[in-house]
Amino acid sequence: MADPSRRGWLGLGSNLGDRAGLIAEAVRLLRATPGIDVGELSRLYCTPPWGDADQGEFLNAALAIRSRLDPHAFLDATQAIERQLGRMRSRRWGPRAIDIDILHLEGVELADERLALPHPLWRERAFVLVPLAEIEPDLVIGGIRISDRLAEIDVTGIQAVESCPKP
Ligand code: PH2
Ligand code: MG
Ligand code: MG
Repeated sequence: MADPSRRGWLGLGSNLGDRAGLIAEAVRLLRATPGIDVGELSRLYCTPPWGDADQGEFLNAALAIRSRLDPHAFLDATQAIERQLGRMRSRRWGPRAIDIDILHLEGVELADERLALPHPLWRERAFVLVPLAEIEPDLVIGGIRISDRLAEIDVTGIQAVESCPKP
């Protein structure tokens, strides 16, 4: 039988608390979710806050997955993990303990009040593109290759975690 799962890519981010620990815990909980198989995880990157500059630096990573869940069930699973890790409702683009964003699910294009795929802002965000290009440089989303797009945008201040400024 054909494999009923599809590949997907997630963006993970945190700028509150034990940021690296929270991202690791999110990956562990995704791996424990029935219907989701976890693949390659990028390194962690420190990234200047985007969209709302008045908050602390983020750690971001990208994660490849395979999923047998439909897109909304997948979203439910990521949101349950965000709640489990103490994510509070906060202002748009504001500080968060953990953020799990679905960037792309292969073959899926949709937009409704809960979910838009591919993620509408993936090409604008260096904090998404740098980690994603590390694990999947040749991935094409909406006709655009990740590594080509990365070459066009400003990546100032984004560094692999070993070289980040110490707080
Ligand atoms: N997430 C946001 C808003 N701004 N900036 C960075 N550097 N990294 C993020 O993950 C991020 C952000 C909203 O989800
Ligand atoms: Mg986000
Ligand atoms: Mg989010």
